[in-house]
Amino acid sequence: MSLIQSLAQIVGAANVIAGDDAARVQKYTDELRRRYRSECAAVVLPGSADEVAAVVRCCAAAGTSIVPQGGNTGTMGGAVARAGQVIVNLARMNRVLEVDAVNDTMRVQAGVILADVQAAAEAAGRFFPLSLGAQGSCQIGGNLATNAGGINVLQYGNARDLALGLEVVLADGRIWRGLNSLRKNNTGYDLKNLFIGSEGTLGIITAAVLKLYPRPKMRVVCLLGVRAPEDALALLGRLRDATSDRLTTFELMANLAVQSAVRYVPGQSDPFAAQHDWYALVVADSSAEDDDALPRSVEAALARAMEEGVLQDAVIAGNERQARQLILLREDIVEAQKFEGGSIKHDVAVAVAKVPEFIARATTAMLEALPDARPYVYGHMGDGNMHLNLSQPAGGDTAAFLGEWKRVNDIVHAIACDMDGSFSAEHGVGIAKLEEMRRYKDAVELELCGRVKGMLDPGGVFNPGKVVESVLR
Ligand code: S2G
Ligand code: ZN
Repeated sequence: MSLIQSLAQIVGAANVIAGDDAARVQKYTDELRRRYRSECAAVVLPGSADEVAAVVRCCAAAGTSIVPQGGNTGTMGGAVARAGQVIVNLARMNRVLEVDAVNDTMRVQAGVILADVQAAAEAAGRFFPLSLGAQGSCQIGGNLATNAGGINVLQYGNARDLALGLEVVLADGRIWRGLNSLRKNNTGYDLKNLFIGSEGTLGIITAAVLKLYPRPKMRVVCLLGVRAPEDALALLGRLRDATSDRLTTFELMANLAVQSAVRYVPGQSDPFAAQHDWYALVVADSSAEDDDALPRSVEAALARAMEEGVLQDAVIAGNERQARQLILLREDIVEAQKFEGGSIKHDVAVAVAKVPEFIARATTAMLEALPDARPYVYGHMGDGNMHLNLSQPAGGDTAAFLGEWKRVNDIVHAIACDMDGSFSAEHGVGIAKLEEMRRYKDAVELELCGRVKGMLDPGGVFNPGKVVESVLR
């Protein structure tokens, strides 16, 4: 019996797609930024953890490695497959298993779309804060496997901080049923945090227990116009103090990024009469009843900042529609950069206090390397994670420009790491940053990661060649 026949016996023939069925397999092999070619022997869509476990045992016995896949929205190649591999996609395992509004927990299968997780929490009068551009198609299992960030990390943390328990299929086909829903459970190693952020290299996450929060009743959303990142940094501190640290979001955007969204995204506009060199999107929330102290505190802090010249202009949303419009301006930046031609991307982090210096150093260095290129800078200044992207010179040769990707990455990653920062803040390593792992990670840490890989996946069943290589094979 062929591998595909064996897999069909486990999940049903309708839930196995042969890798040569180009039309049906495309949605699983298309890589978001088209930087990597992905192909596979088959795509398998299991319907339960038991089926996932049987698929793993079947592939391991056949000496076939697996690429676990969620919504396939990753940008580092973590869900890219090569010929002969089997993609295991969790889309069919999309049930919300339980919402406990009293315990403030939610048990979900890995294939639930993030937006559906948010909606299920909302329907129960609670809030699930993970929020990012791909939320309409990314799956919570993939968010956990990549420890996704997004725009609410400042208040609620990354995916890692939002999970209490996991169910994981291991490389030997056993299932670790770790769906803990306790806030306190000090019984041995915190295994879930090995799998969260492991990008499918240690096991396949099949379900999770998530934390829920009170639903915000009051949200203050404002867009600020500032002269420089230094002023934005000062405003971050002032607004955290003024709101008793109720900031959920503090995003910094360069003028080019904002004007690009205004120019290319229908319905977008710059709310200010005059353009600013830098913009900041700020969101604060409160679940308290009619908490009108929050907007008053924000307004007072902004007024003082204006008087002191730290702030040039501010727009505070007067209603939910305006709030949504300001937040969309930030989200539309990602899409708009495509209209500026080739874009060399960065997902780096430095200590929050060092963001202005990092932006200055990295921008200068990028322009020394490619003088006519255009810094397209935006990101999560509140947690130190900036996307210091570089758009090609207007009207330039896209292929030639993108050919400089590694050279520019090397420059920017070197500066980030020289500033004790990280070359990958939220998008992970995948296959895109293996060289940086070897070059910048502490040797002891890299060796320990290799040992973890060798212990949990000695046969290299899961996502071989991604994130870290076992030092035991
Ligand atoms: C963001 C989205 C991914 C990208 O908008 O913060 O993480 O391509 C990014 O920049
Ligand atoms: Zn981001």
